[in-house]
Amino acid sequence: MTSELAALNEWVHSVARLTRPDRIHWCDGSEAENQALTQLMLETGDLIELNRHSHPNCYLHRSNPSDVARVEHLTFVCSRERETAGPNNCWMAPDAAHAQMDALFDGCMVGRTLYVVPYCMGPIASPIARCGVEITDSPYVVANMRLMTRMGAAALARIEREGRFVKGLHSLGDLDPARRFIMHFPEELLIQSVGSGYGGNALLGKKCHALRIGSYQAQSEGWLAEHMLIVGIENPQGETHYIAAAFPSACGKTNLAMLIPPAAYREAGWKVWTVGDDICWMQPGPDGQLWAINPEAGFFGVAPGTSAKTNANALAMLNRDAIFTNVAVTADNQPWWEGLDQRVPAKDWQGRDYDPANGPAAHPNSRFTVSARQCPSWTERAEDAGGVPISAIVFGGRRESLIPLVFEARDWTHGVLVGAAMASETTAAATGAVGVVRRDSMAMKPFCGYNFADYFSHWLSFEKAGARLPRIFHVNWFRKDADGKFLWPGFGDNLRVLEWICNRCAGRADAVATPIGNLPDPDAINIEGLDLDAGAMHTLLHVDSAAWQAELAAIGEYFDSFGDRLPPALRGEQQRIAAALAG
Ligand code: OXD
Ligand code: MN
Repeated sequence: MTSELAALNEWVHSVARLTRPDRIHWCDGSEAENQALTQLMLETGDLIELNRHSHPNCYLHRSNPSDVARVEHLTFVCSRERETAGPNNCWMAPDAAHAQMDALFDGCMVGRTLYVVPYCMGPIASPIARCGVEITDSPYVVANMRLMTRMGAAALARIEREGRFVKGLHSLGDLDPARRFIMHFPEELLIQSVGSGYGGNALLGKKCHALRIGSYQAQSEGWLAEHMLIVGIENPQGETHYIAAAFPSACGKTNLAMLIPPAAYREAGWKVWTVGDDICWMQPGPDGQLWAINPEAGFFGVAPGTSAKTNANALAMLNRDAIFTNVAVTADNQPWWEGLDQRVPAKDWQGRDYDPANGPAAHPNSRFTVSARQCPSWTERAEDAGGVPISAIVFGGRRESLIPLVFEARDWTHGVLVGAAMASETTAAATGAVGVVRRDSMAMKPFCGYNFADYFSHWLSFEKAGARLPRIFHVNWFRKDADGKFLWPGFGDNLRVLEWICNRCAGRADAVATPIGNLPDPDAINIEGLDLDAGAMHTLLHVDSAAWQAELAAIGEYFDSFGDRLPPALRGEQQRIAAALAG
């Protein structure tokens, strides 16, 4: 055995000494292994088979009703110094966190199997990709990791070659929310999670590794780990621009990544290519451009609202080989959720006979897990070891007022301010109140593994000689009129806005300079064929100076919370815009 594998072995055995499982199983990621695990979960009730004619090889998992979302107040960054974690994270001293977690892990796997899950985040041959090993006592987690990452023998071989991997220890524990903690030890490249089987808390490759630990590693290694989808927009001339876009959880990243062009665009030859729907790792290439990979291999998407109208590509990939979590089922055992269609479900997400008095049939954060390759718009470019070149970075939030449909940052520093100042109404993807506006810089508030002030400095540091950085934009699909009705149709029609963005990147579109950034000329967005209310475009592209002054003041207060660590360039930018609005 090589010394790299010996070190992994030693870690697995030390975990086993603490957690005392009945068995240890090293996952190879094979089909036979998956079938055996599925069989086991059908026997224990962890999985329920769905209609095998309409949805072959699809299963339903019903979680504990108290375990349905990420728990940000129980998620900690345990760096040696509190300041390294910053005001954007819950912090615990590493010694205290280790003591607390060791006590919770003590004997927690008695009677269970300990699964060792080697995985690679990103294409196996990619220099941008990184490996990890998750130890878990949940077969449901293993089945999800198999869809969401490159899991098994190939990842283990890369770990053996490289000798470096992120360690993740996960146990369902007793699922009591009082004993639920998601701990990150960035300096040890270690994650420990107990008491939850929910995706973002338990599939440790995703938020914990690819974002929290990943962002920490990216800072010291000169790359970016971001909460962004990656989509390719191909115009009728065959020119493709790849866009990386950050939106907070449950704000439509999956829909945007799989966008189906409006009919007139399709007929003209526009194509949309899906590389990723949630996470983007990017690094400067020798040509100075940012090159990006999707570290994931699957989608863990929000089910409610997914329909033939909003995301036909997602529906098409969900009729085989998928895991559904906390959705409802119809009388003939097909998965169902609010917004899917007009059918009435038979059982709700908790397995009760459906009764509207009990609330929605599917949990608002119910999910599907499926291999990315099943998506009709998936592109082989997602497997490119070198990644795809990014033309534009797009930030967006759910804001019913103020923020225009689209604007472009003047330059990189302004773009970093636009990302840092992002705010959005909260959603069901995390526990807590829904619909409250909160600052969510770069959509990374729940995911940045270190001090946001240092993270902003890291972003700023990409502007250097030889860099050919993407242009930065902000979009808002969620503007409402006085009656609470959405002003912009969204979904496939968002391509009309992406077209302007691509044209800006190619130097083909004009813009109007305003204090908040460059906006499209009123007729630069193609609205042909849209049934918009009179004046909608005016409202969508209007800059309300007085309201923006208040916004800039609020951004200034937010920046104050980072004290002296905030990069002065960002403060300067905020003051410059505030002065321009006042002047
Ligand atoms: C997710 C999330 O699951 O952001 O992607 O919560
Ligand atoms: Mn996400």
